[in-house]
Amino acid sequence: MLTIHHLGVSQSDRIVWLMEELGLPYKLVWHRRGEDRLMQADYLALHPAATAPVVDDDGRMLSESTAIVEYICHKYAGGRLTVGPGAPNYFDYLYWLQLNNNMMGLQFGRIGLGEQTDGWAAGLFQRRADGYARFVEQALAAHPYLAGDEFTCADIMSAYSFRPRAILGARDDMPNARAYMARIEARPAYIRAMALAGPEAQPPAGA
Ligand SMILES: N[C@@H](CCC(=O)N[C@@H](CS)C(=O)NCC(=O)O)C(=O)O
Repeated sequence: MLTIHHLGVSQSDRIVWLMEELGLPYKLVWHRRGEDRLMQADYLALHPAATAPVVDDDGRMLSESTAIVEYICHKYAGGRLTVGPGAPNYFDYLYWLQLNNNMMGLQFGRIGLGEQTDGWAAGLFQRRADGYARFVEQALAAHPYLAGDEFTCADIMSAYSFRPRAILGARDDMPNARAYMARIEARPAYIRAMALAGPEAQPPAGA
């Protein structure tokens, strides 16, 4: 059985969400952040890349969300929630599967800029965030999910960028993304996953 190493308030809640969507069994191991809000020695010992999530598949430690979600779907769920090269929306799927990492890079860049709103870096940040926001709105005007009419791993990966504390989630010019998030938040698997491992979830006693 897969073990999900969940770092509190982190992107690893997405893997819990995926497993709930697929109805696959898994073991959830909670790791608290330290007082400095960073991962601690127990998590750092899991994988040299030192990023959350980490999933243990029979002793093989897997890192990097996008790789993990595709791996689980293909290895354990017959490709459910993925889109293959023969489908007309294959490229859309790949695009939205990758977006979150770009958004997280932007988010860290924005944090690094602090209050600064002028200059090259601030201009680049703003232009990119505006561009992604525009494209998200366009895609979600055309269909209910990012890669088309069906919910896929592209949604599991990218919805993270539309949560309130993320860059796109903090904007007030994205009505389609807001309506989309209401659809996402109503999904029973999402509700279950967030109760277990979402930003407001409490670690089990002893974790
Ligand atoms: N591209 C990686 C990014 C993972 C990532 O940045 N995770 C954050 C948590 S959201 C992390 O590891 N932070 C280290 C820390 O908080 O100490 C992925 O998608 O798995």
